[in-house]
Amino acid sequence: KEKRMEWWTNDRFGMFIHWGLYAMPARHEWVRHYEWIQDGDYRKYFELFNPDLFDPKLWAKQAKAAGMKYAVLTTKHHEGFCMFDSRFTDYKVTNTPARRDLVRQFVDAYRAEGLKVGFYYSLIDWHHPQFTIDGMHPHRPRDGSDSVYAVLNKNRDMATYRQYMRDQITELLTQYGKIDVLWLDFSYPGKHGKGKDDWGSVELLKLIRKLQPGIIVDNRLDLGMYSDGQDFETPEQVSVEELAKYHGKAWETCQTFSGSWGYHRDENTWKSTRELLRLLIGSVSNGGNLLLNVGPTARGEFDERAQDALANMGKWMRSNNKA
Ligand code: FUL
Repeated sequence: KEKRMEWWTNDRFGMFIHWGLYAMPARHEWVRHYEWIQDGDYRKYFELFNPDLFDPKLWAKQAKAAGMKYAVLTTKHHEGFCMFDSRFTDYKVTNTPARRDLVRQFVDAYRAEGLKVGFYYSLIDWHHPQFTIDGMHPHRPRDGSDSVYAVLNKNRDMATYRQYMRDQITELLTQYGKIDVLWLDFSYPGKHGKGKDDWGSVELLKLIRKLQPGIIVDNRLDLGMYSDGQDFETPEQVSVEELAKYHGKAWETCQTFSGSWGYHRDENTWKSTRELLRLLIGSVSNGGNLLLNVGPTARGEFDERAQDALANMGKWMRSNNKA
């Protein structure tokens, strides 16, 4: 483990990218959940997704200029939409007006800039027909009793969904060369919460290790930390002060510029460069990593405020000889 963690422990600073159909409504990547948006109503974003301004080389250059050394892209977020050309679903980017595999473009461009590449993959999937409806699902009943959920889930089978995940992880870890990080993700829902048995976490991790022995895996599989081969903890949106308590462990804090992870057009809570630098310094000085998130727009650009912040961080890094 020490060996595979070497570069990650050294590099410290990475870019998180949350990009998917939710960039179109542009009001949080959980928009389907918050607004109870049903499949039919969400369909229009799939039909219109066309990031005509996407320039992966520019993104990679901006990441590098900020002093970042690796990047992690959402290949599929909770909405279930796949940013890669998967054989196992039609709900993928190559079937939208974008018509190309954006994961591949990301991988190629970031590697060309000398950055390491990672994949975020959501264990939650609000689109897959076999994924059971739980308390977070956009199709959850307004005030469902257990029997209502039972009826809703009568024909849904998580075993089929588990196989789907194994198939997609296999695609992601065999068709894009060496992947440096795998960032799996789920949250604990209130009602009918899912855990490691629902995800098939033990099996999944075995498969991952077999396909890419050198890959670094986060701790969001619901398998107790470390003992089961997960590599690092993922304190999310915690304050600088809280970072001290992770000292001595392998950890990476993920943070947003403005609150939500997906592009949120009207959010006005952007952190200042000073705050961002404090997070970076607080992470590194406590022995951790910072994964700073950008939520690109649906047309494929970084918001200007993100571009400015990245450039400013880069300036600071250079003036302190850290990059
Ligand atoms: C959370 C997710 O629910 C958020 O949407 C985001 O991806 C964050 C990094 O992890 O658990």
